[in-house]
Amino acid sequence: MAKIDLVLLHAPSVYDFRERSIMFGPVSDMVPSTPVFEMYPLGFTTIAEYMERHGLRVRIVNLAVLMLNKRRFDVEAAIRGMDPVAFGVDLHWLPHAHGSIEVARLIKKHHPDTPVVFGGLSSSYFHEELAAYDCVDYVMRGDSTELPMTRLLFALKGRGSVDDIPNLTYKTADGSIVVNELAWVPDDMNDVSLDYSYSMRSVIRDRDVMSSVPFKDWLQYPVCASLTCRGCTHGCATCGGSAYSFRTHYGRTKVAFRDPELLVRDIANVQRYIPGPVFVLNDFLQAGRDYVAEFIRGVGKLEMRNPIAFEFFKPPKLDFYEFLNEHLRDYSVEISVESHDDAVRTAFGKQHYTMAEVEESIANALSHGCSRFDLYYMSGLPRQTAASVRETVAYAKGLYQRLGNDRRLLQFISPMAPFLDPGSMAFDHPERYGYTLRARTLEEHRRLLLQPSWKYIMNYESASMPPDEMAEATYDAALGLNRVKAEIGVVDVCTAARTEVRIGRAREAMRKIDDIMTGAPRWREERLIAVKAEIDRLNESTVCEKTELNWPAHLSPRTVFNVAGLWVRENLRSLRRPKPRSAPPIGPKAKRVRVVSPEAASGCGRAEA
Ligand code: B12
Ligand code: SF4
Repeated sequence: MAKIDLVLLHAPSVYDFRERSIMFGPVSDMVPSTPVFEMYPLGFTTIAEYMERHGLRVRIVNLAVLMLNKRRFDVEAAIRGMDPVAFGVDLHWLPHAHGSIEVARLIKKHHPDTPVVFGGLSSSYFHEELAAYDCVDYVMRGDSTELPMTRLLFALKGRGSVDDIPNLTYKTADGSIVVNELAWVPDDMNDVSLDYSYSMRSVIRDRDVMSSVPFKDWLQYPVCASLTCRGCTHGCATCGGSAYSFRTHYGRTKVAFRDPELLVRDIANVQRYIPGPVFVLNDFLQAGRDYVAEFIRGVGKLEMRNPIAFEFFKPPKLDFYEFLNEHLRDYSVEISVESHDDAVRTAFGKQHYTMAEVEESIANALSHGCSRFDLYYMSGLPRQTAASVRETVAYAKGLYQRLGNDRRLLQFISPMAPFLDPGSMAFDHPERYGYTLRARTLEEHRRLLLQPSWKYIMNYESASMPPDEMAEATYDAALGLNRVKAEIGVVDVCTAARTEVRIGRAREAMRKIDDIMTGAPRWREERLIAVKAEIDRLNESTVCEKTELNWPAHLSPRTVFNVAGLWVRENLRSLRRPKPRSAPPIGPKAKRVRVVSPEAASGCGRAEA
């Protein structure tokens, strides 16, 4: 079998989470992952598909899922057994600051001569500091790394040089760090493909399902994403993916959309092989009327059996829902309003719509074929007080009443945790938003992740709501919202009772940890380990049950038939000699921007081993 060119590894948030006693809290309650954030970036799939299209072999290994699924899964042995041309590790979300670096260290321990490449938004933000770590050779910056990564792999295989590869930061033999221009920021997303048929083919080829599943319970709930664009037109203060962040840190001045017909093709591929819901991310309404019309008409023609859900960044109007209703049998909507209080929402940067408009939008959706409307609130926002967080409950109850207690509306609240996004306006200028940062550098964040509870892990403190108050107010609001949902019948009584017990236990555990933290440092570790089993149980989910987030999924005979067909075709193909197209892609030649000494690049000194 041909040698693998690139192994893409996804680490857990904290590498040794199986040994440590950390109360991660409700940090991941609103996403399908557990608190170790085992989901890998969608970009793993687009990078792998693009490289394979250019004749390279790529393998995705989700170490975090493997570690969650098997308590004794030996990461070191697994890494030792790999032998690619290069390893890629994602540090896209900053909560992976600990795990990703520890995994890179293991790679270097067992493969000192194999290059280690980092990528993702957080890697791009901290690229110089990251490249100063002994275990990191290259950092590929930006939101579109498929082409430069392919050129890098060809260069590592002796075809080309790294000197002019765009978006690359790398270490030279003398330890200096070279920063190349961020010259590859394509205007559209048409040359890449979030193709689930590629994922299915690679599973069949590698005879390995578990290594590449996107998150722990994916096989039970195979939700698939469809990505409309890279970038965003909005300016939310704490978001590291805002228009400001993309422009200031990732070189993107204009949102890159995927053509609607390609997006429809991506969705058709999901529907062919995977029975789960399709979640269309990144608000396609940003692309304008013509795009919307073409996309929805195209999806309509697919006669979707899988449920489809849309994320919107502002509440759509009546004519849009009428259009959806005309073309789709069924759809769901999700909007993060962050706060019910328009003054807080304005401080956050969501002044482009009001809650009155949201209410009107929900009513219109529910009367025009929407089968479910999810509304998300958050605590920890600029200028938000604990009282305002608690008021969410009364507001949510009132909203149900105004909508005739319609059970298709689901409301959730969670904290902005663990981190304020690096590269957001609030991270770059905390004082303007009433925040103080507890950590600035990558290394400081890596260390914060080892604190015993989410309240201590957070990288910010808000003047209007200190962390202790924020934790209490968040639990109160979650408890209240859970009761409101139970009263109305949005969640059943047993589920609501379980959530109530869990929130109570989580608060108790937080108090226990606070108590332990007042003790002498040498006793802390021991006492924390004594409560580990209890903390691990509470970490699964706090403020709601994961299943509350789920849209329905069902397996149809047609999906089984399509997968069986693909299995046969892929196996026949592997018997034939591979005939790869192996020309490196052409892109801009980048200039060297600067050379930095490792001392100047590292945040607060190099990480201790
Ligand atoms: C869609 C999305 C999600 C989806 C994720 C889907 C997925 N699997 O990728 C969901 C809803 C699940 C999600 C979850 C979370 N998200 Co989110 N998400 C977004 C959003 C809206 C769009 C992301 C996007 O467009 N990606 C496209 C591009 C940029 O990324 P990509 O294609 O995956 O990867 C490319 C590059 O990043 C790079 N790359 C990535 N990894 C690697 C690795 C290597 C080796 C290389 C070379 C390159 C590389 O190359 C790829 C291909 O070109 C952004 C906001 C925004 N406007 O960007 C927030 C954002 C990325 N999310 C964010 C956060 C904080 C989270 C959560 C931690 C929130 C939480 N507490 O639960 C979780 C983490 C979940 C987990 N890992 O388990 C922050 C990240 C800030 C930061 N720097 O840490 C952002 C910026 C804004 C926000 N607050 O929501 N998210
Ligand atoms: S929170 Fe959403 S809408 Fe706001 S800037 Fe970030 S990605 Fe855009």
